[in-house]
Amino acid sequence: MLNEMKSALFGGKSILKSLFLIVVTVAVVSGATYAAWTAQAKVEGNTFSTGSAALKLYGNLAGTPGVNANLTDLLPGNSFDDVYPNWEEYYPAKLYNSGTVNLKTTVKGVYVSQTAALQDYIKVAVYKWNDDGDGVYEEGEKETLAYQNWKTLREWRTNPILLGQVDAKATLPLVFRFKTEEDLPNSLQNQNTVFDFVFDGTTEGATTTLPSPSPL
Ligand SMILES: [Ca+2]
Repeated sequence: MLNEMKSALFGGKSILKSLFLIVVTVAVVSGATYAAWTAQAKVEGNTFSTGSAALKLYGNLAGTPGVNANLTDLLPGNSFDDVYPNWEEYYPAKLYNSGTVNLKTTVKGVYVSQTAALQDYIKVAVYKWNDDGDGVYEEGEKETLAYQNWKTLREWRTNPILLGQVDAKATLPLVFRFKTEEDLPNSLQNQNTVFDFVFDGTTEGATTTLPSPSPL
């Protein structure tokens, strides 16, 4: 135990990763005009993996915090319908630090495949989610200010969003907000893009509760 604590305190950074997948599909509606065409986006698979079993996602957003049965590496897929210029949607998630050390966490997007150009038009912002405990995202439950201003998926690839510290055995509820604007071009109809969203956790920069001094 002591060695573990020393390692945690002095052993340098520990990087932990977790993933879920975002698949954005843009599809044409017959007869639609530029401003009215619709499309579809999906969160598919929500694959979540950890390097040291320390960062997890809640399988049931209304579940009891910290119960292992509710912590999962794989979430059921989600589907966003009717994506179009000026589209907006939310995706709630709860991150949990199941390890024994506090972690400073970030989240970034990793482009996987399909239409690279879409990543310049789909924007993401991440907010802390003040869930009232029912596991359902409702109006008024997100913080007013995002962790960072809107980023395109491309920007998000190289500039991770800092989420701050998640203490050991603590939950960080998040709301991902996605949107497009009026400039979503016709040329991107019927396209899709696949992204991994990667959470990184590191002890580097995280504050640690030091043990009380004791006589040798
Ligand atoms: Ca709620």
